[in-house]
Amino acid sequence: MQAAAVLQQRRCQVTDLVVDRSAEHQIMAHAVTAVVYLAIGGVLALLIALTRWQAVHLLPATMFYELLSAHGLVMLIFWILFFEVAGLIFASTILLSSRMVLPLLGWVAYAMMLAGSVVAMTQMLTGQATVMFTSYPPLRATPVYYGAVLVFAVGVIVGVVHFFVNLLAARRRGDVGTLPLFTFAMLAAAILALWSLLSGAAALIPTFLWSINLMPAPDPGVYRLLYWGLGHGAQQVNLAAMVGIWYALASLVVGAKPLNEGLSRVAIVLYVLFIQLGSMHHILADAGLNTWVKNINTSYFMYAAVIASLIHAFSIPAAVERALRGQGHRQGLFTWLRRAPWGEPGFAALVVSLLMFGVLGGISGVIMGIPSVHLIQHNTLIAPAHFHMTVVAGTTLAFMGLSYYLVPLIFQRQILLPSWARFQPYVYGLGMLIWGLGTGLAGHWGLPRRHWDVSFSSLTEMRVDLLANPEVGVFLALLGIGALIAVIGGAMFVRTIVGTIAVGRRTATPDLGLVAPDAFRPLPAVAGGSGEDEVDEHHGEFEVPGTLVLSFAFLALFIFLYGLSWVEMGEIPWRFR
Ligand code: HEM
Ligand SMILES: [Cu+2]
Repeated sequence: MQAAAVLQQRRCQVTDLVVDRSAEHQIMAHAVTAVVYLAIGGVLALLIALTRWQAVHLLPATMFYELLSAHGLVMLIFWILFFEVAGLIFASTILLSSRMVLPLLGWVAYAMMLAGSVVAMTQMLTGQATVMFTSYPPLRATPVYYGAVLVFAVGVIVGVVHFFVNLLAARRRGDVGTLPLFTFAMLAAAILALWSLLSGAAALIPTFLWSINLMPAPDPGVYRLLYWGLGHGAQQVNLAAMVGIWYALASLVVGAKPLNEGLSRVAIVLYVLFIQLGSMHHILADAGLNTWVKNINTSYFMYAAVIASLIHAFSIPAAVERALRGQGHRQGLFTWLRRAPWGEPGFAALVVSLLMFGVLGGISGVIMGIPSVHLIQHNTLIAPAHFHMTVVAGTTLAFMGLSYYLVPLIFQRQILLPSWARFQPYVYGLGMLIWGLGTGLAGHWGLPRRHWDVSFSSLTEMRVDLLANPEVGVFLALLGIGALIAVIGGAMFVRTIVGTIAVGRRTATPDLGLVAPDAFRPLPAVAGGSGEDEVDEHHGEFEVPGTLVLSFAFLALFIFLYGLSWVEMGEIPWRFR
C-alpha cells in the first residue's frame, strides 16, 4: 500500500511540492499536444500572412481559405485549450500537493480532445470544412467536422469537470484551505469555460443536425448570438488563465506578492460576473439586435470587466516594483525598472505580454466595442490586429513564459538552449508588434479581414482600388515582415521546448535561471506560501510611485486613442441615417 503510494508520487526537489504521477503524465500529454498544434498553426500563419502580403500573394484562393480556417481553429482552440487543460490539472493537483482522484477521467478527456481535434483539423486542411473557425451558417461543412468539434468540446467539458472533482477532493482531504491565487484564477477560468462550452453546444448541435439533414438551416442571427457566447467566453477563459500566469511569473522571478491579494481576487470574480455580458461586441454590425441591447451589452456591463483588468494592470507592475525596491533598487522613479531581470525568460514574457495585451489589445478592444465606432471597423483587418495583440502577444506569450519553468520541472530535464529562451519573448513580441501595426493600419485604411484578393482584380466594375494609396503597400509589407519575425520567435519556442523534452539532460533539479529566493520556500508563493509574516519597514510612504506614473501614461494614451477614433469616425465620407 505504502509502496504503491510512493510509486504514484514524487517530491519535487526544486519546489518541494508533492507531484502526483498521473497528473504529471497528463500534463505532459497535453503540453506536447499543445506545442505540436502551435507549430502547425505557425506554419499556417506564415503561409496565410505571405498571401495577405499582396506583393507576395503566395497561395491560390481556395487554399488560402482552407488554411485560414485551420489556422484559426488550431491556434485559438487547440493550442490554447490543450495548454489550459494542462493548467487546470496543474492548478488542482500538483500546485496543491494533492492527489489526482480519477486519473481515468482525465485520460478520457484527453482522448476525446485529441481525436476530435485531429479529425476537425484534417477536415479543414482537406477542404471538407472551409467554414472558418466560426462556421457561420449558411456556410456548411461535413457532418464529420461538426461531430469532431463536438467530441472535442465534450472532451474539454470532461476536463473541466475533472478539475472540479480534483479540487473538491483536495478540499475534502484538507490539502487546501484558501485557494492559491493561481488556482483561484483557474477556477474562474473553469467556470467561464463551462458557460462558454454550453453556449457553443447550443450553437453547434443544431448546425450538426442540419448537416445531416435532420433540421432546417439554423437562423444565422441566432447562431451568431449563441456562437459568440462561446467565442467571447473562451477569450475570457484565456484572460483569467493569463492573469493567473502573470501573477505566477511575477512571484517566481522577482518574488512579487500582490499588493492587496483580496482586491486581486475580487477583480478575478468581476470577470466571472460581468465579462460574458460584453459578448455582443462581436455582432455589433448585425441588424437583428436593437441599439439599446447593443449599447447596454457592450458598454455598461463590459466596463465592469474592464475595471477588473485595470486592477490587474496596476496590481502586477506595482507588486514587481515593490519587490524590486525591497531588493534595494529604491532610487528615483524607475531604477527598479532598469535593474529588473530583463534577461530572464519569465520576466521578459511577463513584460511583453502585459504591455502588448494591455496597451495594444486592451485599448483597441474597448474602442472597437463602441457601437458607433465599430461600424467603421467591422470586418476590417483591425479585428485580427486587435485579437492577435490579446490572444497571441498576450495569452500565447504568457503561456510560453510559464513553459520555460513548468516544462523543465515536469519533465525533469535541463532546459535546452537557455539563451534562446531569454531572447525568444522579445523576438516574438517584436514580430507581433510589427505585424499588429501593419495589419491594424491596413484595416484603418479600409482593408477587409479574411480576404484573399484585396485588389478585387476580378471585379473591375466595382471600381474600388484599396491598394491605390501607396502607404497600404507599406502596411501590408509590415504585416508580412512582422509575420516572418514572429514565426521565427514561435519556432525558437517550439525548438527550445521540443529539444528540452527530447534530449535535455535528465535531472531532478533543473536550473531555472533566476528564481526569487523565497519563491519555493516553504511553499511556492503562487501556491499560497505568501509571506504573511513579512514586516514592511517602509510602511507609510507611497510604495509604488513608478507604477503610478506608468498608469497615468497608459490612461493618457487610452484617452488620446479613444478621442482619435471619434475624429476618424467624423471623417468618413458616408453618412449614418
Ligand atoms: C506567428 C504568429 C501569427 C501570425 C503571423 C498570424 C497571422 C495571421 C493572419 C495573417 C491571419 C489572417 C487575417 C485575415 O486575413 O483576416 C490570421 C488569422 C487568425 N489568427 Fe493568427 N497569426 C499568428 C498566431 C496566432 C495565434 C497564436 C493565434 C491564437 C492563439 C491566432 C489566431 C488567429 C485567428 C483566430 C484568426 C482568424 C481566422 C479567421 O478569420 O477565421 N493566430 N493570423
Ligand atoms: Cu469578445
